[in-house]
Amino acid sequence: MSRALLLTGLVLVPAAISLADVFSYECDSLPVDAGWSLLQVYCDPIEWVADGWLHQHTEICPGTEWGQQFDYGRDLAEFQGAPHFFIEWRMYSDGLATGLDFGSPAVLAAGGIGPALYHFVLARDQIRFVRDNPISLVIYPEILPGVPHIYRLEIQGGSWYTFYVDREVISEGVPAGPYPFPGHDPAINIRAKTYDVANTVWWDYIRYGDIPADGSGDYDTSGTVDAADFYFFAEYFSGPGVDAGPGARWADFDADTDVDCADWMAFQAVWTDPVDDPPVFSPCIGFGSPIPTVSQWGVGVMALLITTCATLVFFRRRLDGLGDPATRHARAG
Ligand SMILES: [Ca+2]
Ligand SMILES: [Ca+2]
Ligand SMILES: [Ca+2]
Repeated sequence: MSRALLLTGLVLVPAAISLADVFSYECDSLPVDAGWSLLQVYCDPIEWVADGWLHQHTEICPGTEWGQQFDYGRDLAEFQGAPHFFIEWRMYSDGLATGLDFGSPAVLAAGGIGPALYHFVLARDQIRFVRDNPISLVIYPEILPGVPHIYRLEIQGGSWYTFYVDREVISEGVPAGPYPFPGHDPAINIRAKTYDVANTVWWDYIRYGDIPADGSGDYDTSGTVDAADFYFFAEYFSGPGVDAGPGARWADFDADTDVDCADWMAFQAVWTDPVDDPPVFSPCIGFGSPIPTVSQWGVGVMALLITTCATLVFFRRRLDGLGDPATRHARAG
């Protein structure tokens, strides 16, 4: 079972019992196989999955002036009223910025019928961010072309929002209203579309849900720390002194911005799975282990024996030398 389907299944558990409050589409299956609804497809665009990435290719529909298009959506019913909500996605495109005002080449939108709206159009080297309904903000930040970027939106009810690109704050402030708000039919839509020039959009993941508590180790706010959380811990691991970004605060136990082997020790300490132990995490093998392994004991004992033997031989020779008159004479002379 793919991770998207696994976490989706947990999200859909009735609210009366513990929930995993994150939806995670890791792009290792087609959108319709991961719970997205196909809202619109125009003129046979193509999409495929390879190595954990969703590829969507669109071009001008032959014989027309219109571009091919995919549109998918998911409603946010299970997240309505969430006080701390995030959306994080990683992707890039080779589509031109000339289509930004026309919803091309790629869109991710969090909207509904309420006043809160977060609408992103993402091109090769520039994005368009529109906020609120009616619109209160339109900005066009530039991005580095040719490499994937991590986009992250954090919404604190109706009091504050922050939009990051690769850990950098691009926009923040007070929104027009809370989101996802009950009764406003909140939903997330994604799109790939050609406006004027054929292009390809690559998606690595799309994740959204409750913002996990800082230093909890519980990425999906399920109340347990287990293999589902480890998947994300391994991904957000940054190494000592490297800021792991706003999406990784739940894994940064010592609150120094990195996710390193000290955090890995803390993550293991809060592990709750009664059946399966934490997996071996290769970047931190041997880190901070208070009990030497068998091989380390063997090396230590051998080193101690060699040192002891060498010391005894030295003293023996020294005593032998002091007992020899010729030696004493030579030393005195
Ligand atoms: Ca992926
Ligand atoms: Ca968890
Ligand atoms: Ca840390």
